[in-house]
Amino acid sequence: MLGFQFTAVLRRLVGIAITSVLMAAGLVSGCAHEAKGVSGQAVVRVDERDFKITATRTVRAGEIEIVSRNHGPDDHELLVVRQGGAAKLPMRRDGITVDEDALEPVKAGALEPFAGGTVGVLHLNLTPGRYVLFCNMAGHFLGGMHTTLVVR
Ligand SMILES: [Cu+2]
Repeated sequence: MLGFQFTAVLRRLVGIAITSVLMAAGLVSGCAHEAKGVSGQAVVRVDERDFKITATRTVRAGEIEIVSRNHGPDDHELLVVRQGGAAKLPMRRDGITVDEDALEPVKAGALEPFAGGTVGVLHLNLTPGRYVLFCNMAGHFLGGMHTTLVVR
């Protein structure tokens, strides 16, 4: 059981190492411009892949449409939590997932896991502050699937 979990983590780490090499080879992160959705809402564009999240960096407070594309190949989810005073998110005892229960009071919203090649849409009303966007599938947060969104 533990052996299987450990093997899964190792496989993740190998995947992360390969991803890091590809990133170093010249991929760049997303830009920071604001876009408007069909309804006139501010749109936060998110790109998720194994194992990285890039997203719009700043957006104006209010009704926000989060459009997240999963480039896969794995399923990914997306959680949006308001970052409090703590610089780090609390981890569960397993050491590889964020403690979502502890974050419930500051959780703004979430997209359930969605498949590679698909898009998830989330409508939120966000007040000014710093938010962390992350995927909490086993090992994905530690693998680098998190980014910060500033709402001003
Ligand atoms: Cu993920």
